[in-house]
Amino acid sequence: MLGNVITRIDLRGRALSRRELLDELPRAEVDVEHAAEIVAPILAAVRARGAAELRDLAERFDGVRPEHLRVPADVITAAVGALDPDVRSALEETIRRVRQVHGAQRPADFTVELAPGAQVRQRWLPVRRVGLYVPGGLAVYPSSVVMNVVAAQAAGVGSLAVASPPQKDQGGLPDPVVLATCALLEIDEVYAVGGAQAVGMFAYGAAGSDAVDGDTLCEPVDVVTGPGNVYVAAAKRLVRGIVGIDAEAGPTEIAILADGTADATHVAADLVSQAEHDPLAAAVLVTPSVELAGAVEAKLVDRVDATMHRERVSTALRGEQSAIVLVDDLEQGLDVVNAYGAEHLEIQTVGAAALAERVTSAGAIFVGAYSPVSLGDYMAGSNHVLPTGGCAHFASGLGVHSFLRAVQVIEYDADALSDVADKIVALADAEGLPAHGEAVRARF
Ligand code: HSO
Ligand code: ZN
Repeated sequence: MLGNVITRIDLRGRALSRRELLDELPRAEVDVEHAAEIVAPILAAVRARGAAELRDLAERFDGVRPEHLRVPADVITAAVGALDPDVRSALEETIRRVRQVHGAQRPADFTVELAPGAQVRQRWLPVRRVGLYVPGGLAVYPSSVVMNVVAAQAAGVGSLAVASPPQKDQGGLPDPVVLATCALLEIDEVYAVGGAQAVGMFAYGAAGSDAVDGDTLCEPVDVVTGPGNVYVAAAKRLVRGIVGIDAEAGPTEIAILADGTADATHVAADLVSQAEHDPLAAAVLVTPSVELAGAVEAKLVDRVDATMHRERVSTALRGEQSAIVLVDDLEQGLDVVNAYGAEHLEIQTVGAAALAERVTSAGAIFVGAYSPVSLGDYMAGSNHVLPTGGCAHFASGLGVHSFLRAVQVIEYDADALSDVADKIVALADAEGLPAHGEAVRARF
């Protein structure tokens, strides 16, 4: 069994180009295109039939026909009363910390004076209305409610709606802790709608179908965010352009760059923690220390046996997306993690903070022995909705910016325009668009 718990990839002594390196590194292929073929007719049906279709789909995919697709206000409020006091206090603390960090995220407006009377300003405007998706398949995610809602609120979004799958054992309501978290955040628009159909409802809006839903179940939103399975990712891909989306979320990933000073027990525990999310989750250890690699494998064997979601974790660790990668030294290790672009990157080495400064691609970086990903998942104050599947090469995690648009405001007076009039005409003529130049000339 030992050595079998996770694959080893040995890159020692190999000088690889970036492309060759990417070929060597483990990563699951997630076929969003195929999922999109399944999801497209679902979106079309939601668009055409609104609430009636959403009820049918809940029955088909969630095994329950919710009486209320929109959760009644008193049910949301009552959920807080039923909350375990320890969970409530933990939620309040995470809300406080996530608010503190996201409050500092807002980019500043600016004005540039290019010449006397020539001004360009940039203003950041929140989108008007957002739809936040909170998954509820293999696990339920009240912490993701906090991450989505606080970021949108900190951006100044006025209208927020949350959707989460109806739970069979809750009589078709979303998870009660999800509802309670909405109440703590003063969200009163919550839908018992899951998966791709929730994305469709947000993108197109949904007409009501009976006395319970009224004429309009849900107004369309401007931005849909939140993690979900491959069908949610496919739905987001299909509605992108009608609405804005955050990065498409794939299965969660943890990469750990560690040297011989790292504690094998901690490393193994952290790998297992993210493997627990999904059989497709990726756990990758990059290390120059053969001793650490061996010790982590041994600890993984123990941990996998002892953990609650044993099956899921061992499938994830054995999957082609997970591995221990042996490298010559931390320099090569850095090249590896930068090429990989993990959703979460932990650095457990001597001089971890200095190495972290040299990371060029990761959704979030966790520095040193006491900053595990679980801290970021719940309590650090950072956002846990992060780019997966290498999207960290071009995308950011969820944050205030996900709900803002930059609008440029241009204001020149007559002298300032006349100073550049000839240059505008020259460029307009060079582009064969003389009416552009004439629009300026007409003023003088
Ligand atoms: N690690 C997940 C977030 C999460 N973990 C929520 C626990 N609850 C993706 O970043
Ligand atoms: Zn997690």
